[in-house]
Amino acid sequence: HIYLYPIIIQFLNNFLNKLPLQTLNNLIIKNQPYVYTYILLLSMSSNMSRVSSVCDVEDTPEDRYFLNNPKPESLDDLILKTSNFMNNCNKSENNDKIVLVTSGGTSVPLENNTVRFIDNFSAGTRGASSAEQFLFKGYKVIFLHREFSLQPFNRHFMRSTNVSFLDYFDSNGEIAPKYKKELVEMKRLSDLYKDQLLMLTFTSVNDYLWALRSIAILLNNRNCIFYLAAAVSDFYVPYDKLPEHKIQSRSEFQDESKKKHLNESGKLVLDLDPVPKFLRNLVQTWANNSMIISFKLETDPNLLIVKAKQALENYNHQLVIGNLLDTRNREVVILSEKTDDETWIRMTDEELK
Ligand code: 9Z3
Repeated sequence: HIYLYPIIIQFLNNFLNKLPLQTLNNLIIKNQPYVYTYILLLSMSSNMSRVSSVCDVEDTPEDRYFLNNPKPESLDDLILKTSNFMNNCNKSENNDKIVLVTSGGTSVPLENNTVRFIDNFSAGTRGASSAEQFLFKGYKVIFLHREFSLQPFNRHFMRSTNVSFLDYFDSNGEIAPKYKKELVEMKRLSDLYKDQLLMLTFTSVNDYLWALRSIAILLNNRNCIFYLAAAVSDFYVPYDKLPEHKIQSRSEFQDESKKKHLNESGKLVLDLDPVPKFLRNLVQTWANNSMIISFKLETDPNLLIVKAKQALENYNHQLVIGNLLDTRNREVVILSEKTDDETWIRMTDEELK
């Protein structure tokens, strides 16, 4: 019978490959006892990457998210880079301290071939500057950041509104004397910490969530710190509602295959789902051996402490750092699971220069 195995696997592969992801998911959720048999057979097949996310299926919004929103193409490369980085950490003699720093905002595509997307304000200052501080304290840093957002050490010369790239040079192409000292120092630090820093990128909220889960599972059991400074979208368009092509402004050209986006008066109507709260999964499952520090951003000062405390109670992790949009660069409040106090850290104008 052993000769039949490849044929069975081939048959299942062809069959499952042709199923839309949504149908595959429903099939799996409804037929859980049988699913394990499929998985066993498929573990030898190219469908493994599609199935790996469903091995411990529970019917929660978080589990359904990964079933319904496909894994980004770049994920395998990100996993490989993280594993190599971790292997190098393992080789070094002293017990490496490792931190995952997330940074920058996540985008929410409105089309699968994305022309339009919803975005947020985050520049990545908090994440990039915190990554520098972790490096100075001897941590190895996995810096999971929004592509083109600020990066450790480089951040001093990126996205400035006053100085453009060419201003750093004089007319002979030499570094302009005004910037030389800072440039040389940042180049020195960047070279010094090159091997302690792994740069990984995301763009959409889907990229971010798949990356976070994969890295968390790889890092668990290593007593790592998760320092979640990225500004993660609260709402998104699920894959099954995402039009394949650019949303047309005139209804006669609308994509018929998915839900219509224009109403009778020609207004664009967006139907966004809440992004499931993955902090719970991170704390309870993916990274249950790690220290988790989350950030809470508010614009209303009256809500900040209440919401930060609520996050700590809901998710049961170690630390919440609260900040307000307007003052985020000069003050933060720290709340921990251990004490009831709020600790404010405020910087003076002098320190901010
Ligand atoms: C933060 O609160 C960060 O401190 C900022 C940093 C995004 C404000 P910048 O990048 O800004 O320096 O310009 N990040 C977390 C925001 C967030 O999405 N938190 C979630 C929430 O509030 C929980 S994980 O619900």
